[in-house]
Amino acid sequence: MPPAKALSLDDPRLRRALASRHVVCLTGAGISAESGIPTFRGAEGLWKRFRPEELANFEAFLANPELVWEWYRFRRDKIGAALPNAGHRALASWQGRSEGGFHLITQNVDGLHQRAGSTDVIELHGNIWNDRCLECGARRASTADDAAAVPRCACGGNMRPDVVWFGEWLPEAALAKSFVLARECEVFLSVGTSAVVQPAADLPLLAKRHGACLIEINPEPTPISGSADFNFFAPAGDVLPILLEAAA
Ligand code: BV8
Ligand code: ZN
Repeated sequence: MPPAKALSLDDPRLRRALASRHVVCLTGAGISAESGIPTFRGAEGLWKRFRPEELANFEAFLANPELVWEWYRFRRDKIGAALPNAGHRALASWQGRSEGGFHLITQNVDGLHQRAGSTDVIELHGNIWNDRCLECGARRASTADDAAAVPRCACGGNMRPDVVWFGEWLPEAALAKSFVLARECEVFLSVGTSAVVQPAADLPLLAKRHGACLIEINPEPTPISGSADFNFFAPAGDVLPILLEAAA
């Protein structure tokens, strides 16, 4: 574990940052780790057991839609059995009392932020609970009782999980809003992300370049750790409730 920068909640710069009414938070898979959902690149990560090239891209889906759906159903089962953790709840509380001064952007597709009470969550990579038709583009909430190996649309087309795969564009409005928020915020929290997947990984540094105080929460260092004003090398579920209290 790298030496944490001398951290004290009494630091006046940190206290000023926590009092800000222009806070943006970007989360990644790490914030759901304490809910029992595997991350992608960690020691027990999904990419250690499954090859993303075979599962999280459009060509893989066309080649073997049954296998890709089997993987997403496996993940839906794990996510369905999981509960939001203290980190999710702290972010929902922070938003709840910020009178519009707190925005949440997530790379996660698990929907746990919404289940914790966060609203207007900007989902950059889609949502695992929704399906989208390859033929007509119709979107629908997944139907758990849809036992077909590859769910079908009313138009007869095959459905795919409504998530963003590698090599696919992110939802335009969500990404555009995220860049505006990153440029305009006073404080940017990067929580539980390895900060390697683009374009989401650009957001923390964009905020920093526009004068924001960058706070990173991650037990491990990432490519943006050196740029952060404050690093909390600890689990999000431990740190976020403490920051929330200090921000009160
Ligand atoms: C795009 C699917 C434009 C949804 C995912 C070559 C060709 C094509 C594209 C590229 C290319 N080279 C680069 C790119 C861009 C590519 C990219 O960035 N690749 C990287 C890997 C180099 N990006 C894309 O393709 C994006 N689209 O660029 O479109 C385009 C279009 C056409 C052609 C070219 C470009 C699409 C990116 C989205 C891909 N979809 N998943 C799903 O099934 O889930 S990726 C996957 O990574 C997830 O979506 C996830 O959200 C995302 C980021 O990962 P993290 O969330 O950060 O998770 P990770 O496991 O990595 O890290 C977890 C962290 O948590 C760790 O640091 C760990 O220490 C920490 N942690 C653990 N426990 C805790 C904790 N932290 C706090 N508390 C804890 N308790
Ligand atoms: Zn259709």
